Amino acid sequence: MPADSPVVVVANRLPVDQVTDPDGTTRWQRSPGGLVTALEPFVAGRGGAWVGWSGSAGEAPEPFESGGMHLMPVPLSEEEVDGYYEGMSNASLWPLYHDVVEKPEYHRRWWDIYVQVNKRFAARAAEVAAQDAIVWVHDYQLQLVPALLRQLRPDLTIGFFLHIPFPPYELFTQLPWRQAVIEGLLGADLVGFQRPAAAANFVQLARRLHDLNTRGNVIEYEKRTVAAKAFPISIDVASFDRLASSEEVIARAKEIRTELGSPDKMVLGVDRLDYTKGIGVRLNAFQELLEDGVVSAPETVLVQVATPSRERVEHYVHMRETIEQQVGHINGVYGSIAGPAVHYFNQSMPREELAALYRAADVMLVTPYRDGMNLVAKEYVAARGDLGGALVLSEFAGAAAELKQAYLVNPHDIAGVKAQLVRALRQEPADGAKRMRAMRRYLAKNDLEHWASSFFDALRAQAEGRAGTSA
Ligand code: GDG
Repeated sequence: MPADSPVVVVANRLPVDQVTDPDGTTRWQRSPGGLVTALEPFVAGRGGAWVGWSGSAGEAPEPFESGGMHLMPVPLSEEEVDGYYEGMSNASLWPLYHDVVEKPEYHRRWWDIYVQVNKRFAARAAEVAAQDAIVWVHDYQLQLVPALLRQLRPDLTIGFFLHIPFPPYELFTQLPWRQAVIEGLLGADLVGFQRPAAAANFVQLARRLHDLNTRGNVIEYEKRTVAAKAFPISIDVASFDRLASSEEVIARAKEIRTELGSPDKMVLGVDRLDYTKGIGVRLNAFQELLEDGVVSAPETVLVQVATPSRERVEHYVHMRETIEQQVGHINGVYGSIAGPAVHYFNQSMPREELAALYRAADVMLVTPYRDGMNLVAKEYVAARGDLGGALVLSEFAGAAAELKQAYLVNPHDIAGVKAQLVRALRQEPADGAKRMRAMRRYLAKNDLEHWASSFFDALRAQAEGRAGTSA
């Protein structure tokens, strides 16, 4: 593949998944995630490239074209999947960056592999990028790429976006390789975060760990400036709204209520099965409300979709067992022949089915202990073109800074969660509609396209500033 891409995205995963058809042939299919939709317009059709892992260990496929983009697969061996992805990324950085909800493990072997894999991603990006190209690196798996890439290609403009929270000095400094990670990120011209507080944490770390001069959100580093700023991510609001307002989805939403035994109230949770998402919090709150007799089943039911995730990481195996035991307990005590109190699904649902569940639910419970943004909360609001439903949302999700009309909760305060859940269940329809309308109005302006273009605009402005100072 020639070095001629003017825009390059570097992310842990390629924007495609390999699927096998019934006749045994394999092909690439676009990944369902929103990130692909958001970035495609900036990459596709302009000779843009995407560097990422295919998702399976072993040799990487040859570079190929898909959706108007050059795709550049990065190979990972079994040992690298274990050390870089499951280890350093998901058992060290993920818990550390989410307020140590679970205890992070630090292993020098994982770190060495993380460095080695980051070098490989940087080398691939350096190969495909045209002179003076813009490169956008994504997320916690690739924090060393900006500096490694700048060493190889000082002509490039490099942006980095962190999808998850960024911890304060007091937590971050646990990391045995804290200076190397900050140095890695400082290779970028612009470092984007979900919230302003995360950007401020990064600036403070650069100042205190590296003794750098900072002015507001700008860090002076090696005769350059690095800007740190919040760019809250969003969803493709219009397309989700359309999907959820389609006849099929509305009909399916009705059918879901019937299949659930026509409860008076349906409460919903949708999450990757992850310990940061606070699934146990809402089970506790719901269980106590049943115990207190404030709600009863099957008149009020909780539907929890817990999509399988990171099933080879130990914390996740343990958490799944705990949650499934609790669901079993609640249903054992409060279920009846008429049906269970909690309908639990450890499976991935099609997007249409999710939209129908959102549309069917009276209350959406989103209670993470810590979350970079939380797109489920935004999807729920986008799905409620009927202005029905109520959103209960953790203050510790990035989305809480934007969806201010939600019923906000502190997930550590069970009494508070219960009280807000009851308020949401009993809300006056007119009050609910008012809240939903305000959140929808906000989201309509702040959609995924807005997020991607704001980031690219800021990155180009940084690049122009750089050209200006060197001229
Ligand atoms: C990270 C950050 C940040 C879930 N189950 C199914 C399914 N999903 C979809 C949801 C939503 C997405 O997965 C989950 O996004 P979240 O934002 O809630 O959470 P993370 O996966 O942890 O994402 C997060 C995000 O990056 C973006 O920057 O917001 O804070 O942690 O879109 O709908 N989709 C389908 N079936 C399922 O069963 N089709």
